[in-house]
Amino acid sequence: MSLPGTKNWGWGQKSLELCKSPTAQRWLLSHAGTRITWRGGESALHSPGHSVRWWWVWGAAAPMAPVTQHQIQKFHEDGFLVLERFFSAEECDSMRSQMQRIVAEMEVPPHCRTAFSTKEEEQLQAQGSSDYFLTSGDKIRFFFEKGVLDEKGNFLIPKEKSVSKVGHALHAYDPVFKQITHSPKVQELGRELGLERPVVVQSMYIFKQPGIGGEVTPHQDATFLHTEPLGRVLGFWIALEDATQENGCLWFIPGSHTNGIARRMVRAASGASTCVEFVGSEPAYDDKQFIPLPISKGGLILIHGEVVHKSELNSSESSRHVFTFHVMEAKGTTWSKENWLQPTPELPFPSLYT
Ligand SMILES: O=C(O)CCC(=O)C(=O)O
Repeated sequence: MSLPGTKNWGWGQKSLELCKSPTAQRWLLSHAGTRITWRGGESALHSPGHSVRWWWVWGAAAPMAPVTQHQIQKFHEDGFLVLERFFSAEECDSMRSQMQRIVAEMEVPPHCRTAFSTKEEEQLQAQGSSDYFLTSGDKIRFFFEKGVLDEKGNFLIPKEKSVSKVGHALHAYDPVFKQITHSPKVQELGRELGLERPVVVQSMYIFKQPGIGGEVTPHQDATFLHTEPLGRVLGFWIALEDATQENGCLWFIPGSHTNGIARRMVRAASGASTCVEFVGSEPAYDDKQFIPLPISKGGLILIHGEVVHKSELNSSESSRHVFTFHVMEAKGTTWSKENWLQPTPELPFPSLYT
């Protein structure tokens, strides 16, 4: 069915032909994420055989504001924000299928197979000494769970069950993850949050494998992604399946983003035994300070660069896949040259806005 001015019919297009029945509107709001603004005339059509009267309207569909002012205020108070159903089940499934293809084709030389860890000492040993990690900022590379490789780097379990994370440039080099990172609703959210020149600095796919998905110890993202001034880094964390307390959802200390950072991970001077080192130390947080944030598939958690957060070992039988990326407000901000992650001539940090 086509009405005047509706040639461009389709989701995400400028012009939409919309059914005004309450059922259709509910469907549109939940599936297309659009708020309908009525413009132009209305045309009543009666389709024989249908018990309802369909009203068709042509005009523009304005994107629904992805976040309210109240939610933005909550984000500033807590240092995190949960936006349920930000992505559709189809979008999550397309990311999962794409990752399945990437892992099926994965080739990692045995000497580059390093276990990913967030424990400081292991981090220094495994990541700090590994060029494979240090040069992964502009590549799609694979990191493994602890205990899944023998001493020669052979897999002890099927390789697709052994991957801990894939990083750090899916947003730049993979079409599916690139499209999600720069999707209109993410850009709109950036604008609502007041970001003027956001650039994407890194992205990761985290598997949190059933039974072995390791804990992520309490940390602030600015420890690893330092800027001058602070407060310019924001994480987007997208649940590709339900994240629960059993399979390792995120935990936060509300309001912990306002006191600066406890430690920094910096590139070590040349000649040092590891390639990175820590300056300062993470305090011993009281577990009682953390609150869990379970979230359903498709939900998005915004993470302030200085908020303290963690996730626990996944001892359940379900995986907990997420896609996450970090942006920096580049306006008036200096990216620390001491950060492990650096923009390269091949991949300068791309603008979030396209
Ligand atoms: O997904 C996780 O378990 C941890 C992720 C995280 O801490 C981060 O992206 O900063």
